[in-house]
Amino acid sequence: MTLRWYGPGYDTVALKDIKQIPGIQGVVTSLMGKLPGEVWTDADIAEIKAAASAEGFEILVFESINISDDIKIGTEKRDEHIANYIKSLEAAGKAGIKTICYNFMPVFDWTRSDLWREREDGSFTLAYNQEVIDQIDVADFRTSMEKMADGHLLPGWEPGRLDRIRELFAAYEDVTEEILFQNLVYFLNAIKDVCLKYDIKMAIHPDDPAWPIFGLPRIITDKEQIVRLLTTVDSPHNNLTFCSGSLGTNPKNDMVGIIHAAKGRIPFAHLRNVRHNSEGDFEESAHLSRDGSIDMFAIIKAFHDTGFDGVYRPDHGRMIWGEKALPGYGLYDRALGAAYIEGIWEALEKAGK
Ligand code: DNO
Repeated sequence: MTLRWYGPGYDTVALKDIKQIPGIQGVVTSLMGKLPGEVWTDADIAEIKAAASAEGFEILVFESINISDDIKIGTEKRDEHIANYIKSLEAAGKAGIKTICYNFMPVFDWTRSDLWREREDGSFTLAYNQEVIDQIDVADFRTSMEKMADGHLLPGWEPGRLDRIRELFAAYEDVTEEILFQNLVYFLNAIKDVCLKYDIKMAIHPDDPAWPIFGLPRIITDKEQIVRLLTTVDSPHNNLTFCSGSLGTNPKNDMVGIIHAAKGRIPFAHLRNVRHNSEGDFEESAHLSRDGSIDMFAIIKAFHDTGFDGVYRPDHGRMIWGEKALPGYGLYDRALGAAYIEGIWEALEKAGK
């Protein structure tokens, strides 16, 4: 069990507070100041490792080493960016960090229409409404996300990338789902040697929400696409980050089926719940099964049944008890989520004996 921690200067939650959540064994982190395509050096990694270990934590996953749009589009800069990515992997591997979460979503990472939807109980949460998204001019989208982020740097929403939004949309014009998929395969094949050398597991994060938005292609949204990727690059370095909250945005997704289909290829899991309100509208609920639309017990049981021995984290939480933090990443509700997940796991372990 881990918690995501953004590192000094980026997180509102202190490691000493994370330490008081029962059962947390390590942290998941990133170098938030790096743009996709930039090299992570040995010194950068040593610095963040030292910051974590000063509070007694080991870094178990890098989430994320982001992939540049040049790699996703396949521009003439692609090979240079891949060479940089290989250097970052080399540095991570030498530092003993062997699970790397990344995504292959064009332009935007995870997307929400509201970062502060008020729920019936007075808590605030991240929400998505397709009609609202459909009315947004993409060029203004970054500004509205930044306003809602209230001074915090949101993961996946680095300014450097989004400064070029119109240019990026134009660059994706001819990128079909198939081209994007082939560019992902190209990337995975190109980094294979360094991953095998250091026993690095690349773990792709599903698209969130799990359908195309703003007319951009999205290719990691359901079981079929996940299985296609895992079998096309059938190598121990090509794996999945299972994210119940992302795959669960589509009520049709068979999440237990995905866990079984990807058995042995899931080194990392994000466990959280969402509530479907109506077609195209969902909000992030508390982790508890009955607060949302996802059967969290069934998911955790599927992990237990398939012998999962990777890293997991409670993922996003609501903003409760008046907390002011990076949207989705406050302390309190994630702590409740962690305790709930650990409770289910303990029950499964003991019932199985
Ligand atoms: C949002 C996160 C994503 C995730 C990336 C993985 O809170 O779930 O930003 O970290 O998509 O690359």
